[in-house]
Amino acid sequence: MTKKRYTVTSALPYANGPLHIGHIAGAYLPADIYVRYRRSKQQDVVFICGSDEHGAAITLRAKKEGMEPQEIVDKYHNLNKKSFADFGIDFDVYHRTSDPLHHKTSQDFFSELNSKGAFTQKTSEQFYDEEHSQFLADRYIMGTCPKCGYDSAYGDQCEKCGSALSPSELLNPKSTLSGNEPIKKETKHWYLPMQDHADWLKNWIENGELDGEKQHDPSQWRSQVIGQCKSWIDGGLRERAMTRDLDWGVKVPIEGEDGKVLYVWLDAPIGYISATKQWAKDNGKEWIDYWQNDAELIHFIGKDNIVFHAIIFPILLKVHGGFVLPKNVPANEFLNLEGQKLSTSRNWAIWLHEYLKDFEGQQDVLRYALCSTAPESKDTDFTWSDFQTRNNSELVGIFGNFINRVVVLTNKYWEGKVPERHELDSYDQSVLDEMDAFPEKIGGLIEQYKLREALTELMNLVRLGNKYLADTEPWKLKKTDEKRTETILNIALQIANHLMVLSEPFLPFTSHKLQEMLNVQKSCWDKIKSIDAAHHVGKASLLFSKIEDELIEQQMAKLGK
Ligand code: B3M
Ligand code: ZN
Repeated sequence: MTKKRYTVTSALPYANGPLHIGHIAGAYLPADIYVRYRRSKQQDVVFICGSDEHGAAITLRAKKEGMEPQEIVDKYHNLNKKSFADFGIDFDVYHRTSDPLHHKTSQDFFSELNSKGAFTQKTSEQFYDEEHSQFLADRYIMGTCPKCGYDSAYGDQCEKCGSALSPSELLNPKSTLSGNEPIKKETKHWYLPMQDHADWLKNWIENGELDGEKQHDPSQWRSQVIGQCKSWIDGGLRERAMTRDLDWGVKVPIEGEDGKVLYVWLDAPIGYISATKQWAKDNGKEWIDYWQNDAELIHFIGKDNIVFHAIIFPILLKVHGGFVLPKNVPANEFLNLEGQKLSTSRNWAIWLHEYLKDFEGQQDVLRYALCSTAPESKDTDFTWSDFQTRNNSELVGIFGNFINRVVVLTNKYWEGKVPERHELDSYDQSVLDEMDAFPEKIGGLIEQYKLREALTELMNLVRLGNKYLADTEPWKLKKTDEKRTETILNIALQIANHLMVLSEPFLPFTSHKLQEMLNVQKSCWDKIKSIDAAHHVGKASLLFSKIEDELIEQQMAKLGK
């Protein structure tokens, strides 16, 4: 049997602006935790991401900043790539959809689909701006929402009442390019008849079956993911255009079809494949191994991307043939900020690149706070005061405190040498047994995408260590029972070493510092090596530091400005 491989993707962020904590909590931090865990188990995993550089999101932004689309994507691709790296989101590859390799990959993919009869061609009337000689993408049309009367609804959605719209439903439609009323003009496009796929999709999503084989366990899928797909399918799937009239994007690879590009939601998920190809090329691997047979494909996304990853992309993969379908699509709900929806235009957001500047060296605090309030099953709220408390009471007060005590004691009483372990009493033994159960407990939760709970368990291991020290008070026994003190410290050091390994997916920077402090090798998740007696640990240094009120007040003052 070939070894299982894991292909983990995070949604490709549009290169039209910087990243904020909502993005991070939704699609990047959970995936990074998952991947680091798999790596720690020495499993074969590739972590894929990159910039989504096409679509109206990009051209609109370029227009707003008075720049060319290419300049916009270059600017934000580089900024976002750096922010991810600085934050410890450790992709194996951060590709981009403007890369020629991607253009070719998605064109070939489209051609293969086209030759297999995946599309229907149809001519229809679409909105056109005569002044700009351009067909208008849905986002380029604004008007009054027919449902709630809001006068600035977009052609695809009303942001006031949340209704999904099509441009022809808008009252008083206006082109955002010229402000004029658009005319209707005929144009030909390639459509994906999603309704033709409803039956197998339903069986695949609800029962995990495909072509008579069990593919996944639906009870492992989040209920909101299954729920959203079900409501799409039960509401009746329709055809959806897979091409656009635009001059920015991947050209439709058919002679004589100039001025047409692939729909961004056709090319972007194929970007996962292009990125895998690039990584494989750079690392002497075969990309196809990560997309077929024993590969488990897992898409980490926010809930607004569910339909694209659990319905449309699977249709494309299946019709194309030769690919696995996702094993799971662990979509997250939304993260709010101080009780309100994140909003880029109102600057109601915490920008990752700004956080990294304002809280230098404190990546793990944000990682910890975001994972603690991860919107796994419902929308959750990030507040600066919660962030401060989690740092001051939990990271400094519990985690940092435990490690500091252990390392300081080892240095103070044994000159940094790990003391020997003597006879164990039943309490020692129960603490060791409990400690030994954590890798499996935490790992099991990560495998079920319950990262919040997994983090809680990690902190329970810290609490176990703290309680053990508080109950046994080794510093008091030093004079009267040397051997007892040595045993206790030895056990506490084993807990610290377990924390070094088990904290790594969540708090990689801390884990690294801890590794240096304990002066140990990284061990594999399943086989954590004990630290031998007489091994020399390093000096104690602070893992976390207190965050003062003033800093929190400054951050609060920035919101909405
Ligand atoms: N760029 C949308 C988004 O950032 C889109 C994701 C593409 S994943 C293939 O929400
Ligand atoms: Zn509305």
